[in-house]
Amino acid sequence: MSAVGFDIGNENCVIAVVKQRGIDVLLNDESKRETPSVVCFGEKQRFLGSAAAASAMMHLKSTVSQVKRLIGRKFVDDDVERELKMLPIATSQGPDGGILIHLEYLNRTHMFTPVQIMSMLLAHLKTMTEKDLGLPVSDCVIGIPSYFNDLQRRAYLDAAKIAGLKPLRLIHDCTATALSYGIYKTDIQSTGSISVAFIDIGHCDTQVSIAAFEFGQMKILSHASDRSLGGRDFDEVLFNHFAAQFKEKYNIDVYSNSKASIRLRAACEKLKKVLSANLEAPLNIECLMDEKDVKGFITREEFEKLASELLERVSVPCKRALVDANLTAEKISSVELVGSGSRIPAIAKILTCLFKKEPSRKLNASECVARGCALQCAMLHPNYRVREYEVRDSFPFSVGLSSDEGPISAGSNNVLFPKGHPIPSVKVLTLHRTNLFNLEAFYANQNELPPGASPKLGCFTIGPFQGSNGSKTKVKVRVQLDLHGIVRIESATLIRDQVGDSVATGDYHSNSDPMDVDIPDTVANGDDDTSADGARKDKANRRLNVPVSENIDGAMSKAEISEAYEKELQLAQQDRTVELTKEKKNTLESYVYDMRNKLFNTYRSFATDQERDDISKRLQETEEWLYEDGYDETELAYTTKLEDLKKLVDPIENRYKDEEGRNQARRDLLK
Ligand code: ATP
Ligand code: K
Ligand code: MG
Repeated sequence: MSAVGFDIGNENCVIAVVKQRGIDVLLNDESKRETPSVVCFGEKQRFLGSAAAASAMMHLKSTVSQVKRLIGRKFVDDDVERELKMLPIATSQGPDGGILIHLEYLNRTHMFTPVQIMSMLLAHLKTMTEKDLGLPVSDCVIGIPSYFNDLQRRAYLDAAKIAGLKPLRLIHDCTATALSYGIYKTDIQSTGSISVAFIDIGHCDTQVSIAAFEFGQMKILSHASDRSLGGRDFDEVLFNHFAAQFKEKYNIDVYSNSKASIRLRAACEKLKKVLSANLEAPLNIECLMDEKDVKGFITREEFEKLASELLERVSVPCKRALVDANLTAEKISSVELVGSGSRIPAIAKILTCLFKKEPSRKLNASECVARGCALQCAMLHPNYRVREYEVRDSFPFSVGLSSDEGPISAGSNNVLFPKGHPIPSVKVLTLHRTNLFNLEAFYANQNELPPGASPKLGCFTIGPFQGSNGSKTKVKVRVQLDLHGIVRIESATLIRDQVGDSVATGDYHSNSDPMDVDIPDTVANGDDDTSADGARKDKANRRLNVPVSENIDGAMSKAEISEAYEKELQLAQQDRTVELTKEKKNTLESYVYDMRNKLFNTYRSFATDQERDDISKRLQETEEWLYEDGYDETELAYTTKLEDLKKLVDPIENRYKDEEGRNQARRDLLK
């Protein structure tokens, strides 16, 4: 058992693990703390993480990055179209309206959904973690953007399941950051409360959350975000600038060449980073296209001017978060700036103006999300004891519910869970129905969604059940906003009143369905009755569970998930076979070189001339085979060759070892 936190970024992933002495961030194969969020399909195997990033340039048309932007999205969505344009890969609409990514792999076109690609990345992170810990890993906490909708959250859970992971919670990125800030903050007195703004600027988005910290607890007051403002938008500004410049200067159209575009974009990202530490920077790319080398130059000031519109946008979600938290900038005691996209100096300048204090960088900007996730995992894990600390998160959408008979009123404006509602929460509704009915959850405020987004959230069928004599029966429905921020129907129960069905025969308008109980802040489990044991049993006799089925447009069915799980196992097995084959080939190759060397040195006096000649010839043959027919062979072919050689060499090696043994014994006697 271990408590693991994953931060899956659009550019980089970070893994944090709770160990005895605190939280560790794991190193990848290249000893880096961040692993590129890239999946690449080579000719015979997949490359994942840093290996994928390394082979990306050689496999432009089969390398997928930023899949987080596509997961849980519809093919026809406006901004998805924009995302897909940036991907130099064929895509199409799936039968469920989702996205299919076409990849050439093993001599045919494979189609994968973003959920599958995400699961490949997650499986890779899982393997890395297991290697480090020497233990199987499944329990984890994964960070998600607070603006993720229901389907995106469900898609993440599906991807995790396919990867063999069990997320105890999907946690909002900034909540994880706030947790890793708050739990170590021991200078908060039992009386006071401080408010802190967390601003996370990543590769593709900007998230802002304001949290209140008190002794032993933290509470999220508001979440706000700009879904499409991140480091890559600053790269794009530089890209467009230089593309235009090069058109004039070198007469090349970078836009028309996908390889040149990718190379220029990568160079611009580097340039942007250089400008964070320097006042000016050069750009040089050899043979960008049409065999032309290009040169450019830009100052930080020029860059800031080009990016001025983007820079201004940074303050928009900050102001929104303040308004929603009901606070003014003066009331914020500290501004914590995280996410590597925030390393552009001008961003800190803008925030200083807005909050009237300099943002601090106390937290590790690239690791705080993963660390917070690992902490949360330990807190939710029965095997860990973590300091008593309460995390109260809030939900950034208003959710409403309607039934076939019309909206179900709750509170003033038909909203079941208003924006800012605590996560998790349960509401118990009492409805009166004769038989099977449908409930539909929806986003109640279009302003909280991106323009043009559908307010649909999920459909639930309650039933079938039979009211007595076909008359209306009381049905209690527990609607849950779960720990992941997913809306579910936890259960439905039929309540048969002792006094017959008199209640149910009354005139009930669905829009006056009464709200029964509202239990915020609890992980829903089981009964909401607080009556004495005997009474409860009595009641239970009159209660009947009613089946509930979910119908979530665009979500995977159980069968689809297990099919994808099998497919992932098969792909992973294929990768392992290829890796193993490479290893065996390497072993054979080094054996040939090693033995040729030993034959004429260490083993020289232990072999006859005849033996040496024979072996030499065989070594030579094997070497030639490795370059020709044996260049691309099976694992078995390499091991067989190795064994054949060993049969010849072993007798000589044994003579040498025997002699060595005798010499050692002699030396021991003389001691
Ligand atoms: P997201 O949060 O959008 O999913 P992510 O978590 O992978 O993405 P980060 O790793 O926080 O994103 O940030 C990546 C961005 O930070 C990239 O756009 C990168 O170019 C940018 N970046 C990294 N270092 C610097 C730097 N020194 N100056 C400016 N930008 C930088
Ligand atoms: K990250
Ligand atoms: Mg991030």
